[in-house]
Amino acid sequence: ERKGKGLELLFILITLLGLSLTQHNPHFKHGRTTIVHLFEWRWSDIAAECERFLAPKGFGGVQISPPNEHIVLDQPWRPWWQRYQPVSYNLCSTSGSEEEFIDMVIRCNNVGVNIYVDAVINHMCGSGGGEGNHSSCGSWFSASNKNFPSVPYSAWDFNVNKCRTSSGDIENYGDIFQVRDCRLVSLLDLNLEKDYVRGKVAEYMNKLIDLGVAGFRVDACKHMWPGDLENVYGRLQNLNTTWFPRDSKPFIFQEVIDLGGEAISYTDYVHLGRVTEFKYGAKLGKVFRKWDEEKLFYTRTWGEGWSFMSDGNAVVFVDNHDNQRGHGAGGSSIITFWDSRLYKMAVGYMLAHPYGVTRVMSSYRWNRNFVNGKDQNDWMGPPSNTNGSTKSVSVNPDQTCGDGWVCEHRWRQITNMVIFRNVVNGQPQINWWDNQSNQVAFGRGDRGFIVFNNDDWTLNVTLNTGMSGGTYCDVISGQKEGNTCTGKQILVSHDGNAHFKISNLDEDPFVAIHAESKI
Ligand code: QV4
Ligand code: CA
Repeated sequence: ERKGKGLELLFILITLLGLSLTQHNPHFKHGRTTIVHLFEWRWSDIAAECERFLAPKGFGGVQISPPNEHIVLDQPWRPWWQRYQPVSYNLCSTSGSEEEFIDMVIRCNNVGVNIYVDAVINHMCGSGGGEGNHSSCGSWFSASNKNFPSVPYSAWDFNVNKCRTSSGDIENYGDIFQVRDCRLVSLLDLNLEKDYVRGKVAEYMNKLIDLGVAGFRVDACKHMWPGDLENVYGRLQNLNTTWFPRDSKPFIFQEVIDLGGEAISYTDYVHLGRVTEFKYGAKLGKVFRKWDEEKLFYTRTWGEGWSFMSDGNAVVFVDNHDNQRGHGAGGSSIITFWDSRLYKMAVGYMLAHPYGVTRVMSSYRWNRNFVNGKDQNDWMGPPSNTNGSTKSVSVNPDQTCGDGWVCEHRWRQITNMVIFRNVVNGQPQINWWDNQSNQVAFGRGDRGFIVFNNDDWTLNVTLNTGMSGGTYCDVISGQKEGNTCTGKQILVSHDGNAHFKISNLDEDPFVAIHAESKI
């Protein structure tokens, strides 16, 4: 009996230790909780944004676009997706030079904002990428001969004989061998079974760790064998101790699109690091759009109760750079900045709810052009100058962004919910209320409370907020400034009750208060 208990304790200890040895921890500083994806931003703009906005507003980290040297395609003119076609691991891209990259990492780290690198390690450029030096630092390469001397990789570093399809491309997602050993949309597939290739990939990632990055979003993990990834991750150094505690492992979150019904499941990857939970945005989109008879009150069991992966393994988001423009998966239910009213609510819901590590998207506008439901311009790259270089992000006097940059993360409602999540961090979800339709409310311990009205009529109800008595500023319609509210005020009585009235016609039909919005 006692020996049994002892063994059990030992087992629990090992699991705990195991968890801390694996790479699920984002190493956020100062109780911060959220990552923002500054899609296609230049390094110099990210450095400035860390100092002037992200640190003061409590963002935990930035996911950056792939920093590796990539193919440069002039036809169509510099699509965003050229950055997912590596030519070498030199750190120069349309986001900037190695010098600018280093400066960004230092400046963001110095204000406690982590940098997570999008690591493209499954493949190099497309097989049709030609030959020459049309690359972001001018390195010569030959796609036809699978020759990338700046790494160097040559033909035998790629999967050729392992792939059994006649095209050499993935043809059937039901066959796990194809998905891992054949080419994803013709992208030259690296042979990660080889010690040499594993070594080169690890060398690239270790260089980034040395420079001070906090971890990686690993691209296209479905297309790599978990065993190969385990080997590569096993070669990674601990984080740079200038900014991180000793023995910190890099944070790893793996892109695996698993909406169910495919041969490869996220479960193959969760022991290696976190995984992107794509069901989250797809379902939340349906809920807020009220498609398939979904209702907001069904989200009472949101999270694992909706058969999402376990909380400690998930990275969650409403949309990402692929599915906001019809790439990747998730389908038409995905809500983006183009549907701004719904978007603010969906992002607000995500940030208020305790499940997962949250990632906020920050986009640029492009000229959408739908033909038979497909956007012909889904390739369009970021705002650019006439010579093709990416434009800097300009900031307007009202703190919004100009020049085509959307900066969702700067929208008051979204920024304030990032702060809300920090304030309620670690608190349980309590005091759930719903009207059995699309009006719901819940609290986070005694630190915060949020109420949504996604019905077509007014919400008018008194609820137990679980918070201490006093006057609070709603951080959606405004915020606390000095000792006044710029938007709605919510009066919480001594018993914790408060009256909420939210018209379905309000600009933003939701209200959120937290411990630090009290006046
Ligand atoms: C095309 C044809 C091929 C043909 C080839 C001939 O599709 O059948 O053989 O031309 O040259 C681009 C083009 C694509 C082109 C390919 C190769 O869109 O048409 O092939 O280049 O030249 C992004 C884009 C892709 C883009 C890729 C590389 O989304 O369109 O391909 O970058 O530039 C699956 C995966 C998942 C993936 C998702 C999009 O399981 O891992 O698809 N998501 C990640 C990234 C994503 C990125 C990649 C993976 C690839 O989030 O942004 O793809 O790194 O679900
Ligand atoms: Ca592969």
